[in-house]
Amino acid sequence: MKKVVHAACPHDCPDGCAVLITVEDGRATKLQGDPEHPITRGFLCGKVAKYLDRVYAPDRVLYPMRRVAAKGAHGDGAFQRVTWDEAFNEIVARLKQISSEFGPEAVLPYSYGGNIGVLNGASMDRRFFHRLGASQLHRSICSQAGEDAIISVYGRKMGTEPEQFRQSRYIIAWAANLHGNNAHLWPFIEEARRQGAKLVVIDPYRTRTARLADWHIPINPGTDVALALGLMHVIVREGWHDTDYIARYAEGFDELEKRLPEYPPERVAQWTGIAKEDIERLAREYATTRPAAIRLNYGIQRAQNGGAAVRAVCMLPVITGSWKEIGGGLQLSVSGGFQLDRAAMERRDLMMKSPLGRPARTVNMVQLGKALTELDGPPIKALMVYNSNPAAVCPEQHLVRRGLQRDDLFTVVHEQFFTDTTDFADLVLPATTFFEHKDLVQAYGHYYLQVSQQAIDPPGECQSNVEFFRELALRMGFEDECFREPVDAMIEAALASGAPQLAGITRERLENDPHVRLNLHGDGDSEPWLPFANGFPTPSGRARLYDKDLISHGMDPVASFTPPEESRHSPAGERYPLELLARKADNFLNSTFVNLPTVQKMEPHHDELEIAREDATRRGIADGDRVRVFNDRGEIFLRARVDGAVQAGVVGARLGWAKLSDRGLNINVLTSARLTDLGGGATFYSTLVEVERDAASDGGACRGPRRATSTGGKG
Ligand SMILES: Nc1nc2c(c(=O)[nH]1)N[C@H]1C(S)=C(S)[C@@H](COP(=O)(O)OP(=O)(O)OC[C@H]3O[C@@H](n4cnc5c(=O)[nH]c(N)nc54)[C@H](O)[C@@H]3O)O[C@H]1N2
Ligand SMILES: Nc1nc2c(c(=O)[nH]1)N[C@H]1C(S)=C(S)[C@@H](COP(=O)(O)OP(=O)(O)OC[C@H]3O[C@@H](n4cnc5c(=O)[nH]c(N)nc54)[C@H](O)[C@@H]3O)O[C@H]1N2
Ligand code: SF4
Ligand SMILES: [Mo]
Repeated sequence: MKKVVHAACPHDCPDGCAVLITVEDGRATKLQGDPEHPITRGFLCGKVAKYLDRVYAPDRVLYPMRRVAAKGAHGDGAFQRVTWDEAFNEIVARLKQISSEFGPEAVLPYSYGGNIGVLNGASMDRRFFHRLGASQLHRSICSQAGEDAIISVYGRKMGTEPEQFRQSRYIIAWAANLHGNNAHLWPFIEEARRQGAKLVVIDPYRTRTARLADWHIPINPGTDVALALGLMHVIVREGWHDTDYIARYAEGFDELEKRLPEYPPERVAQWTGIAKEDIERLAREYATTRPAAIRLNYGIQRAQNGGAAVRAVCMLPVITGSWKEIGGGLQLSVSGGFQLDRAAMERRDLMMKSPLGRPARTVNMVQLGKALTELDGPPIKALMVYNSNPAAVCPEQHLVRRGLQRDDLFTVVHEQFFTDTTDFADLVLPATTFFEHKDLVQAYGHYYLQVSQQAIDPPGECQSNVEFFRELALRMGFEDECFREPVDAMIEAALASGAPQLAGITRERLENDPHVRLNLHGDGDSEPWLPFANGFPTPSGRARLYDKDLISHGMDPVASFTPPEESRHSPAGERYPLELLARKADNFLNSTFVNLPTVQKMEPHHDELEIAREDATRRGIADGDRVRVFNDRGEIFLRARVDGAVQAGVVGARLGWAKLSDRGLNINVLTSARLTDLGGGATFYSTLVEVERDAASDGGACRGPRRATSTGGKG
C-alpha cells in the first residue's frame, strides 16, 4: 500500500510549507515540497528535507518517563518508563494538591513555537490552563515588540504577499536572513533580479543573503531606528515623499516631520557606522526606484529599542506611498490576514469558571529564571512545558537552570526528544510530530491556509498536544463540552469566525484543495492584494506615524533613537566592548533539529565565535583558538573564527542545545532578561561581552558536536 499524504510544516517559520509525504505500508518513506503550492514550489529547507531522520530517530521520546535520578541528570538511568495512566494520575494529584495549597496560579504553562499549528499551537492547552486558573504566560520571547509595533503603525499584522516580490524593482532585506530563515522568498527575489531589481541587505552579520546581494550594508546592532529616521530625513528633505498618500492615509506626519531634523545623515552615520553618503544613496534609491519592497524580519526587534525600530521602518512605505504599488510595501508578518476564531480555540472565558473567578496573573516567559526563583505573589510550584525548550532558548540561562533545579518544583515536559529541558523534568511525556496528527496550519509569511493530514500512526505511545490536554482536562474532572470537541469540529470552529477573508473556506474544501488562498479581496478575487492601498485597519483608517498610546509605555509617540543599555553607545560598552549577535543557526530551528546527526553535518560552525581580525589581534587570538566569552552573567567557551561574517566591534555565535555544547551551557548564559521598549519582548541582540583567549586550552582543541545519550525511550 502506497499513498501520498498532504501535510503542512508547523515549525516556527514564515514559509508554512506544503509537504507531500509518501507512506508505504504505514511507514513514511519520502517527503518533498509540494510543487503545486504557490509558495513552497517543490522544495523544502535542508533541515525539514531530512525529516524522516527526525521522525524515526532512535532517541525520540516514545513512552512516558519518570525521573529516578537527581534533577539535571540525563542519559541512561535518569528515567524509568511508566504508563500513561500512572503519569496522568501523578499529574492530576500534584496539580490538585498545588492548586489547593498555593492557588492555581502556582501552576505555570510554558510553550512557544515548537508547533505553530492552529490546534497544536494554542487550543486545548489554553482551554485547560484557563479552566484550571493557572498563571497566564506572556509569550513574548520571539516577536512581541515587533508585533505590537506593526499594529501600532498599521493596525494589523499584514503586509506584501511573497509572490509580489517578483514585481519589485528595489528590495531591502532588513534584518532578514532569507537563506536561513525564509528560504521560499528567495526564488521570487531572484525572479525580480533577473528583471533588473536590486537587492540590498541591512544586517550587522554577513549572511549568505548579504553575500549574494547587490549591496550589503553592515549596521551597528540596535541602531536601525536612527537609520530609518535618517532615511526619512533625506526623503522628506528632497521632497520624495508622497504628499497625497500621506494626506489621505497617515496621521501624525507633522509630528514626524518635527523629529527629522534630529537625524541628519552625518549624525546617523555616527550611530549606525554607515557612511553618510551611503545613507543619502539608500534613501534616494529606495524612494525613487519603484516599486520598492522591504522584507523586514524580527531580528531587528530583539534589541532593547526594537519596538521603536519596527515602528520607524514601517513608516517608510507609508511616507513614500509604496503601499499603492504591486511589488511595493513591506512584509514583517502577515498572520493578521487569517482572522481565525482564536477566541473559540483558546476560551479565555473559562478563567471565570476557575477557582479564581477572574483572569489569572501573567508571567513573562522571557523572565522565566526570575519567575522560578523570586516571583512576587504565589510561587510557581508546577511548570508544564510543551512546544518549547526553555533551558536552551531562554535568556539568563544560569538563573533559569537554578529555577529548574528546584526540588520542590514539579516539572512536566511534553516532548519529542530528550532536550535540555527534559533534563530537569519530573515527568517526560511523548509527543507526536506533524506526521502523526492532523491540524490546521496558517503562515506568517504568506496567505495560504492548509489542513495538514495525519500521515502515519504515532510511534510508541506518543500523543499530540490536543489529545494530551484533552485527556488531562477530563481526568481533572473538567466537564465543559469544549474538552470533548473532536479535531475536525475544532478546525471547523476556527474557520467559522465570520471574517470575510474566510468566506467560502471550509474544512472540506481545504481537505480537497491544499492550495487555498485567503479571500483577501472579500469577493474571491485572486488578483494581487494591496493591503494598505486604500487606508489602514486603525480606528481613523490611517497609519499612525504618531501613536499617543505609546506615551504610557514611556515611548516617544513618533519614534526616536535611544541606544540599548547594552551597546557600544552606552556606558556599559566600556567594560564589555563587543556586541554579541546571539544568533539562530541557518540549519537548525532555534533549538530544534540540533540533536540530529544528519542536520549537525550541515552546521559545522555551530560552536564558533566569529570575530573580526582587528578585535582578535588586539586580544592575541588566532583562528581556531579556544576563547572564553563572558560578561557579568556568565561565560562560555567557543572556538574563534577570525574574519567570520562580522565587522569590528561585533561578535557572532549560534544557538544550540546546552548539553551538546562545551561545559553544558549555551549562548543564553550571556543574554539578559531585560525587556524591549514595547511588548515585553526579549533582547537577545542587545548583549555586550568581552572575549579572551583561553590559555588553559593550549594543545586541546574544542570539542566538536556531541550526541545526546539516548535515555532509552523504547523502555
Ligand atoms: N534556519 C532557521 N530558520 C528559522 C529559525 C531558525 O532558528 N533557523 N527561526 C525561526 C523563527 S522562531 C523566527 S522568529 C524567524 C525569524 O527570524 P529572524 O527573526 O529574522 O531571525 P534572526 O536570525 O534572529 O534575525 C535576522 C537577522 O537580523 C540580524 N540582526 C540582528 N540584530 C540586528 C540589528 O540590530 N539590526 C539589523 N538590521 N539586523 C540585525 C541578524 O544578524 C540576522 O541575520 O525565523 C524562523 N526560521
Ligand atoms: N540566543 C538566542 N535565543 C533565542 C533566539 C535567538 O535568536 N537567539 N530566538 C528566540 C526565538 S525567535 C524563539 S521563537 C524562541 C524559540 O524557542 P522555542 O519555542 O522553545 O523553540 P525550540 O527551541 O525550537 O523548541 C521547541 C521544542 O518543541 C518541541 N516540539 C515540536 N513540536 C511539538 C509538538 O507538537 N508538541 C510538543 N509537546 N512539543 C513539540 C521540539 O521538539 C522542541 O524541542 O527561542 C528564542 N531564543
Ligand atoms: S521549516 Fe520553514 S522552510 Fe522548512 S519546511 Fe518548514 S516551513 Fe518550510
Ligand atoms: Mo521566533
